[in-house]
Amino acid sequence: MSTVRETTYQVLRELGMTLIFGNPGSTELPFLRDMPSDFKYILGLHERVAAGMALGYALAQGKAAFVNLHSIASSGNGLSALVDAWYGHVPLVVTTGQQDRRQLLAEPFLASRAVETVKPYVKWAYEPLRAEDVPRVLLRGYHLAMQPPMGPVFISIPMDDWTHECPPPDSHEVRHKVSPDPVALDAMVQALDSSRNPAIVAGAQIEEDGGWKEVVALADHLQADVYQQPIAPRWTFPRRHPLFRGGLLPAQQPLANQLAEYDTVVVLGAPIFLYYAYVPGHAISPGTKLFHLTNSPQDASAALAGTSIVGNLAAAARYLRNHCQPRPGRTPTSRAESPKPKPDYPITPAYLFSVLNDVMPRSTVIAEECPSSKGDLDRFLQSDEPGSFYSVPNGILGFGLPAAVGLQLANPSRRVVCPVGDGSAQYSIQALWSAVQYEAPVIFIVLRNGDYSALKSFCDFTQVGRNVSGMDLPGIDMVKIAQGYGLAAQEVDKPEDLEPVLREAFASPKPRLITVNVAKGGEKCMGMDHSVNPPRYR
Ligand SMILES: Cc1ncc(C[n+]2csc(CCOP(=O)(O)OP(=O)(O)O)c2C)c(N)n1
Repeated sequence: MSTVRETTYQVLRELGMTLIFGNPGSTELPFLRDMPSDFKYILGLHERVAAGMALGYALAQGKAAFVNLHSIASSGNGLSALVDAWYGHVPLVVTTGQQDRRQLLAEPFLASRAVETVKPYVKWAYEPLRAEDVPRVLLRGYHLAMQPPMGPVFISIPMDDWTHECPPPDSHEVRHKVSPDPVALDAMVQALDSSRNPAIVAGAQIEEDGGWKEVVALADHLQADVYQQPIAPRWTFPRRHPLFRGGLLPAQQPLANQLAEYDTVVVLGAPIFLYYAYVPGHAISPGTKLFHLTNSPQDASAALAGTSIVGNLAAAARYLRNHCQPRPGRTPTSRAESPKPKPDYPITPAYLFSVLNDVMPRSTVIAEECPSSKGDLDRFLQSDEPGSFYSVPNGILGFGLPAAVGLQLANPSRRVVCPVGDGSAQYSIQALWSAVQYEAPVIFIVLRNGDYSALKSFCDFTQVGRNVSGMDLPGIDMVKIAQGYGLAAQEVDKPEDLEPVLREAFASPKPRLITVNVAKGGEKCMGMDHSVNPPRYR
């Protein structure tokens, strides 16, 4: 008879999870010993990084990645990556060690209440009742993680379980796709057929459900303007497509105003809507019909208006295209081109991104975390391929660096670039070490403005005022920090040095960090200024 440990490795192998992202401790050692040679361990020096790299890997693969944390000690450190996975619909199977069952009642050193701690942010948090259930629990966890809306599951495993005997679980498959209700879709078809000017809002779930091509075909068929969802965690529509109109603002009234000219709006795979600043108003103008297709019952239940239909986005887009009347071609009001930024000193984020856009290959994958420069990045980076852009799902900094490493490990034929704020980089800085050790040739571009510009702009936007402590970041030498982790790094100060340094980085097959001294930014707050009538917190 096999042991729980042997059977578990076999289950992981069959599920295709042979990379173990983790940070080990005593309670995991009985599992990790003598790891089979077809498995590889990817060490993160901090658990935010271990789980965050798994997050990037799973995002790129569209398949669950496996994480092994250490009791509550490291589940706490890794929690923000689990929250990212929860909001970003990223399938992760996360395990953590528990003390020996035989002494748990006496509350020994490293006893873990991790299951209770992570519960609100995982689809399932569980500690098996019997040692021999462990492989079956992993199998069940995997299927739950993969069921749309995908997300993390969390399993706590007592350290004495691994040596028990256990038969292999019977094989079992789950087909995860849920088709949307055709009767509900037919009502949408009717509305779209009688619409004069429909618009589509493209959300992250389009990529989760593999629906990129279907949504482009649907937009072409309907000749509908397309907007990206507010604060997009993924770009899910080609940026240079003539129907693309840019992003939506993350506040009620300004967003409703942006869509007011349309008589029918179809939101594909995003919440209705994701807001940041509280600017009350209609969720959608009273004269506009709102339809919502989502793979998330949670998003459907939370929507503020319209008709929500739950199901697979690719199937829904295909159905609509097959059943709606084609609309005649027209000259769309395409997105206004921003004028080319000048090589000012200090370098502006706009200039940085316009040069990066000129230099980077079209297949580049972006892992973005540069809060006050998001708008400039959005204006100047162009990308027309699926799987090209990923950003912070719920505002927790620390996403970018490890996600970039995971994305790069899963995408050896594409280059990953990580534009990151000098503040944001510090929340998961140890990812630089993993990039070097696992030869992930990410190009990290640090926007060094020496402060928390996004927070300062929020102070101005909401009239909190500037008399707030803890907003400046003097004395951080990113070159030395990177070099300390073994990463080649250089600083760029003058605009004329930017292009050659970027070209050199893309020509090299190795990871690199470029820290660019940029002008302090943040005149706008997530694209909004005072004209939107922001809330006052003073
Ligand atoms: C883990 C975490 N801590 C704090 C914050 C609050 N926060 C939001 S934006 C921001 C500033 C980030 O600074 P930086 O990366 O330098 O970007 P900049 O604002 O200068 O563009 C901070 C601290 C957060 N969102 N997440």
